[in-house]
Amino acid sequence: PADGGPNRSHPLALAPVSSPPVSVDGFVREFLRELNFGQGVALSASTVNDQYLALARTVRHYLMARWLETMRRQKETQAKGVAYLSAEYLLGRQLGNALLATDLTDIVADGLAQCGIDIADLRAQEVEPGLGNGGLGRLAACFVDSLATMSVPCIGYGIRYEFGIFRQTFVDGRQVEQPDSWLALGAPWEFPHPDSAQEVSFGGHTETYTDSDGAERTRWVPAWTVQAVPYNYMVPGYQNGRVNTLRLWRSVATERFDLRIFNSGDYEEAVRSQTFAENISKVLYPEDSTPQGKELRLQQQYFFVAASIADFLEDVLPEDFDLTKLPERIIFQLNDTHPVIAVPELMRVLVDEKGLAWDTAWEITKGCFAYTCHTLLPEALEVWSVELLGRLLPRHLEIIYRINEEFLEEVRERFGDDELRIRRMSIIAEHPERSVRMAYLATVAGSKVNGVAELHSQLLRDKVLPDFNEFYPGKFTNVTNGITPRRFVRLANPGLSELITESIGVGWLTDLERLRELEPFAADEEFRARFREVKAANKRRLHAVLTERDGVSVSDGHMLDVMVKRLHEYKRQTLKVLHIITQYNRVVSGEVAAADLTPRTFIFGAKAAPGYKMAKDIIHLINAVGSTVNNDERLEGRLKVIFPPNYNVTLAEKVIPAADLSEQISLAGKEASGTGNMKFALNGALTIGTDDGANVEIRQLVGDENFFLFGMLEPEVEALQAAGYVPSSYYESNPELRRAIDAIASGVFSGGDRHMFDSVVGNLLQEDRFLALADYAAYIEAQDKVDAAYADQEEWTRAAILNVARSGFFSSDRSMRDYIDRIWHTPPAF
Ligand code: Z16
Repeated sequence: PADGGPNRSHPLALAPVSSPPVSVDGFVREFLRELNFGQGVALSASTVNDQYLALARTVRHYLMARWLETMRRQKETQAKGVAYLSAEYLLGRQLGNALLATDLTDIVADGLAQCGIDIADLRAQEVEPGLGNGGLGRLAACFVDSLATMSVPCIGYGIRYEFGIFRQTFVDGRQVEQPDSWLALGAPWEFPHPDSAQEVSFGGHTETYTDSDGAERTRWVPAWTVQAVPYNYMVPGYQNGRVNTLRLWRSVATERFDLRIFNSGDYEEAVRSQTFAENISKVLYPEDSTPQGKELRLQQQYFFVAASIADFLEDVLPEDFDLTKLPERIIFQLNDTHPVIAVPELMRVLVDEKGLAWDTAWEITKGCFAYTCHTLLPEALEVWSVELLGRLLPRHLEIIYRINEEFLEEVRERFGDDELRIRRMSIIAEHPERSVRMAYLATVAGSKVNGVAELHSQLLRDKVLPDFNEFYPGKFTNVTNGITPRRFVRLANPGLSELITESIGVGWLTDLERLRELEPFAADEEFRARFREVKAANKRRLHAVLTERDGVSVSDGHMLDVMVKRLHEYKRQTLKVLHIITQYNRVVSGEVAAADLTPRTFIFGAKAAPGYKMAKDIIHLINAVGSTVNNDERLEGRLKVIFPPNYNVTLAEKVIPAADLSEQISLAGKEASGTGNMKFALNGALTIGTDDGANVEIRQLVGDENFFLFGMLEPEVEALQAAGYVPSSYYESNPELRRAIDAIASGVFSGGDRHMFDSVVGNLLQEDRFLALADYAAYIEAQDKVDAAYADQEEWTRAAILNVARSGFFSSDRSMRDYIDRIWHTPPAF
């Protein structure tokens, strides 16, 4: 064409090139082509990694036409969509999910077999992108899966950390962190677009000036700038021809910045500045729900939201878009407070760069954001000191101050000069240092604020943000979390999936409430036997994985009792340990014959934040109790503790389908939702759990008789704490509890060392912030009931089947429907 641009009307450019032929031969041809021409090796000379990379690239070719087509249609229709802003995406391995989405699993397995390759070996080669800590990051991954499957327009925006969540190892039972070099062997799923980089600036100062119309305006004169380079990932819907986009940003030095320093002759400084810029997306902060307030973390947050907003406004929207219509085109969903700096950023862009009036910009902004809160722990609510925020983002601080002034003015208009209320509601806290309360900023700016389970949303309204709930009636809502059944049932549990499909037909995977149709099968003896056989096969598979991975075995015929989640005091892994020790003591004291114990294997999986001393001490204790219990012959092999290091999505997919018992034992009122709890129920484990988070809803759905409830309710927790909780009184009045704690303190698990676990014992007896001792008796009683119930395998299986049949509600497809109906108003686009 005359203008030198691409010829968009070339007949072959009108539609994306069609997908490669879907046949075994066609696949083999494509695969060998990738191996030879892409990877540059002959089949005979190729390594497993070569083969894996070639396979991944072949499979992504099959998704490419659909991806391009999805983008083309979205550009054309400009249908309203979601921009999910999340600092974390805990994706898990991509290959299996891509094969499932394209329905190519069998063809690919056959084709590879013809090449003499076992597909399982290639699957095992993939290093999962661990770009998240735990629940919040995995939730984001489930949500984008569901939106693609439901054909809802969505871009996921986040950070392409060079190092994801650390790889956990144990040395003498203690956690040692290793860097997660997930990119080292190649990154076949990502598409870098350095040509679409955005600039993101920091520091400097602001100044006012008079524009050509004579208006007083402000501009930000930043001190330094980095480039944000987008890396796109495919988010395929489940066999529906749609592929959405996940856009993760990587920081690199700007050429301009480098050149300036370089030309000044300081080569070393230029190289240093490059390293400095690349630090921003270098590593995921490993704290799950306890932010550390580090400057680099704020840089990460601003980096990715500024790049995302610029990308959306400049590259996604058409050039002539009327910005006052923005709320009709996009909703930016804030996944916790991590991306909340997006609020003043959008204001800055609209006012300073686009020249809109403040009030107009504020109306637009309020219509474009919604905020999800994921916690109730006060220490998890992010605040940034005014000193830091003002130094890094001076213009944003000014904007936050003005938002706060106008907000507090509204509060005064409604409630008069109620200074206590004003101080409580101010976005700026004065003590212990002047700082910005990000949750308040999000609540003021957001069109909606949601909690992640019924109980959590209630407590959010009543306990965390009551003034805001009063001030903004109707702003607060609930969306109970969910999980994607594609990954956590279909991929993780093919045996159960086949049994379900044989029984109720296809269709349940995208309409999970249909699992209800399994209810009658709970009464069918033959079905129960098959269900048990699936569980047994999953245990054998887990045994094979753990033998290969860690050299440990899962004993035959044991109940598998699983607690997998981040290590946190509120989750109470120590309570689980006290139960194991109690059982141990019952046998070594002679009260219970080993032969009368229900054989149980306890599996833990848990990473501790590297700076969280108590959590690391608890990991050490679990490992110590494990090695004592596992080596004590008096137990006759009836109790076993396994703690495979580095629990991640890949291991979850093997552990959860094998579990009989799911441990969800957080202190009532502390776990916002939990999502592991849902994965276990959907895979036919029974739950022993407190009345906390989504456990409440699981129990209501599966029925009390199919759930082991124990422990204080949230109001009882409040009351006990108000009355003054004295943990040692429980120790003194409960002999079995005392014996368990004494065993730790007397060195039973530390080769006679009486001080090794002083911190854990001291904390339990003197502080016990999360009331483990107060719930101990109830927990042991419930565990004894679990043992009794497990003795009747027919009844147990019946209950397990009902757990599956009644947990369809916990599909993330349902969560997405709730977000769409209550918050986003973004219908499916095609
Ligand atoms: C996180 O994973 C969660 C909360 C939070 O404030 C920060 C992080 Cl990184 C978790 C909650 O603890 C959990 O209860 C919830 O299920 C999950 O977020 C998803 O909502």
